[in-house]
Amino acid sequence: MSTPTRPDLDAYWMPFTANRQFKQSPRLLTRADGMYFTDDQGRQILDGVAGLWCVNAGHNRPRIVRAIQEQAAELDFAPPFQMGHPKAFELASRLAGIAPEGMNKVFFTNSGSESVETALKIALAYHRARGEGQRTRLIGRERGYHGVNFGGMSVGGMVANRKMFGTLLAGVDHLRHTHDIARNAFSVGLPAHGAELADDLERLVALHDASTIAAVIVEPVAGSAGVLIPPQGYLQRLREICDRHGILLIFDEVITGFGRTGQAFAAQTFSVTPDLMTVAKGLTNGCVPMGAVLAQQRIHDAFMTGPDHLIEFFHGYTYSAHPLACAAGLATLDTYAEDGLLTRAAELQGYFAEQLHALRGEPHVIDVRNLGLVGGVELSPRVGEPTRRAFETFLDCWQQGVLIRTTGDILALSPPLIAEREHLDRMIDAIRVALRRLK
Ligand code: PXG
Repeated sequence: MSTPTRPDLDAYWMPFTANRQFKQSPRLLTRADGMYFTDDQGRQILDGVAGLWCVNAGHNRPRIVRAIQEQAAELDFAPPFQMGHPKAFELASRLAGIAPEGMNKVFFTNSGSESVETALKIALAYHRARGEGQRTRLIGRERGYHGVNFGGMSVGGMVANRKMFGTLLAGVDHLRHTHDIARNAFSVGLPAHGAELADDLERLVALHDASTIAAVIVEPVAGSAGVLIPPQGYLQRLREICDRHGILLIFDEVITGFGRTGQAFAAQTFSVTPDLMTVAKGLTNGCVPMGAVLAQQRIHDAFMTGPDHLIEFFHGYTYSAHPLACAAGLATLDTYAEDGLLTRAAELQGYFAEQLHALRGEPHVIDVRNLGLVGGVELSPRVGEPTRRAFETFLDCWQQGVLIRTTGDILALSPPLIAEREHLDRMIDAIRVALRRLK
C-alpha cells in the first residue's frame, strides 16, 4: 500500500509520550474497526489494550457511531447548569441500574481525572454538610493512579507522576501498596497473601485520628501502576475498617468499570460496595470523552438541605453530561447489553489466564498476573536501564502488528471484551516472540 505523506509532527506536544523517540519513528493510527487499528502504512494492528483500557466493545460499533452522528445534528450542546436534556437523565438512570446496590446518584464529568477530583470534593463537602468539617484528610495508596489533576496526583502513588509538581495537596497520606512478588509471584487470579496490608489504614488512623480522615481512594485493581491484583480479602478488610471509623471508601473504577473484571464493576466482582465510585473510559466505549461519579443515596441526600432555590454543590463542568457523550453512553450500554459484554471477561478469563501464565519461564519474566481480561507480565529490569526492556518489547510487538501497554518494566494487556481466543493467542505470542529476542 502506498505511504501517504505524513503531517508535520513538530507542534504537537504529546501526552505521556517519549516525544523525541516518537517523532523519529512515528506510530500513526488512521482507522479502527473491531479488534484492529490501521496505521498510516496500511498495516493492521491488533488492539491488545482496548485503545487505552476504554474501547471495551471494540472499535467502530455501528450503534454508537450512529447515535453520535444523530445527536450532533439534533442537539449539539445544552448548558448543564440549571438546565438539562433528556439523555442526561436517561443515562444516569441506566448507570444506576447496572451499578452496585444503592449507588443510584450520578454526577457527570469528562474524564477519569475529573471524576477523581469530583469524588474527592464530594467526600470533603459531605462531611462538612454533616457537621464533621474537620474530616479533611484524604488517603490514597502507594502505586495508585488517579489521573493527573492535583487531587488525583496527590492521592496517587506513582513517583514519576508526582515528583516534578511541588508540594501537591496538603493533608494527604498513603497506604502501603499490595505488590509482593516475593510471596505472590505467578498467582493465578487473586494473590493469596496480603489481606493484612489493609490494616495499614489502622496505622494511619492511629497516626492522624479517624476524626480527621474524610476518605480513602483505591483502584480495586491498579492498572497504570502495573496491573496489581488485590490480595484475597484485602478490599473487604478495607471496607470494614472504613466503616468502623466513618471514613468514606472511594473505588476508582476508571479501568475496572464496564466489564473488565467479569462483572459490570469490580465492586460487584469483589462484593464490596464503596460509598463513591469513579468511572470514565468504557462509559462511552472511548468514543466521546466522559466520566462520572456514582454516589450512594445517603451521600447525595446529605447535600439536600437549606432553601431549595440554592445550589447544593458548587461544582461542575461546562461539558458535564454533554449531549454527544450521553448519546454515546446510552448506545454503549445498549451495545454491552446486546453482546453480553459486561460478563464476557468472566467467560474468557480461564483461557486468558492459562495462555498468559504460559509466559512463565520465558526470558526476563519474573511475574505474571491476571484478573478478568486484565493481564500483567513483569520483567526484570535491565541493569542501569529501568523500563527499557518493557519499552523494547512494546516496540517489537508494534512491529509484529500488536498493540500492548507498558509501565515501568511491566507489560499490560486489556483487550476489548469482544476478543476471541485467537486474538488473545496472537497478543501473547507476540509478547513471547519479542521476549525471546530481547537482550
Ligand atoms: N483513574 C484511573 C484508575 C485511571 O486508570 C484515570 C483515573 C484518569 O483518567 P483520564 O481519563 O483523566 O486519563 C485513569 C487513567 C495505562 C494508562 O497505560 C491508564 C490511564 C491513563 C493513561 C495510561 O495504564 N488511566
